[in-house]
Amino acid sequence: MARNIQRILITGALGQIGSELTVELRKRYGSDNVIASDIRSDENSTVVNGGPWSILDVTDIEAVSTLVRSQKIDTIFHMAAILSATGEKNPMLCWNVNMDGTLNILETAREESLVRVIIPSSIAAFGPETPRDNTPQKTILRPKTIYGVTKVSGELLCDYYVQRFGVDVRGLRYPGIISSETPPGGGTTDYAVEIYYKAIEEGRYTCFVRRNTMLPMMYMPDCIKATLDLADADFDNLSHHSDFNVGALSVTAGDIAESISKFIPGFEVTYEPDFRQQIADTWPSSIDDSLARKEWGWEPDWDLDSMTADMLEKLKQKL
Ligand code: NAD
Ligand code: AKB
Repeated sequence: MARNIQRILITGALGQIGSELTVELRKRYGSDNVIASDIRSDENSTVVNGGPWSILDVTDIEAVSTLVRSQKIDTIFHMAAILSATGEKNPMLCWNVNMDGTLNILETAREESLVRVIIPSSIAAFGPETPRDNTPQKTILRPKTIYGVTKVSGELLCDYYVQRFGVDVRGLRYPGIISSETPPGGGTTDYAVEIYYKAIEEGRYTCFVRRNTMLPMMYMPDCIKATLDLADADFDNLSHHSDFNVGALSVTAGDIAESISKFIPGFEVTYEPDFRQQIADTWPSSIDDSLARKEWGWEPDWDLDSMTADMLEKLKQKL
């Protein structure tokens, strides 16, 4: 009989996704039952002030298992990571945080017989040899970034812990996530968030990928929904564990700029591609997520213009 989620640890909780996931999990499971953690602190953050909080370096397995035992944790949402652009600047750091961190979470889950672990993957798991349009669930995984290498290795490690030790591990290949609360942490898709901030702050933006660069993207409310729906799914109905494709929007940088122009007439974008263009060129333009739709009912709620309206409204209040 499946055990229920009761006491949750979130790693990387001050990051773009962790910060909003923490708020939603605290609403659902009660603030006292959701322990947020990160390697750094921010005393102004609701993540730190809104419930139990701990500094935790996921590369330190003793610290991970001590916190899990002392807080009687049964479920971990593992959001601590180094993303693609930062990873290319510091490949060793990316490997250490993403691989040691993931292994430490999985090993603690095995030793402490945890109920469930959620570990995200990314569209960065794909590479230039992968079909770019409607990228299949099962396909060639030959990424060219160190971040992508850690994501493929992480998927394999998660699946190993499922089949070898029976640990309940679940993961999704998030597309680029767009959100208004916490800025992204050093990825290639960061332009899709920055453009909204700059539209409001300056009415212009210099974009670091070409206008016609098309990548899969997703608005944060859909990202949170996907994460929690997969976490709630019946394990016995899942044919995959670590690597569900999830799609929402497939848009170019130019499409995002045009959508913003509908709300901010005269918004100007210039395009000056940098090293992140080469990374973007190796990733899919759209995703086949039919397996996620079939096995746990995945369906996105937000399209480009509804997301733009909501982003601009929220950022206007915030900025
Ligand atoms: P982020 O960079 O915004 O946040 C990561 C957090 O991890 C940061 O707060 C950082 O301080 C923390 N961290 C770094 N090293 C640490 C360590 N040693 N110990 C503990 N914490 C550490 O990342 P995010 O965008 O929130 O991503 C969360 C997960 O989702 C990651 O696995 C990422 O690969 C994946 N993902 C994100 C996106 C996206 O667009 N945001 C897309 C695909 C996949
Ligand atoms: C990045 O650009 O590195 C992330 C991702 C798609 O994994 N946003």
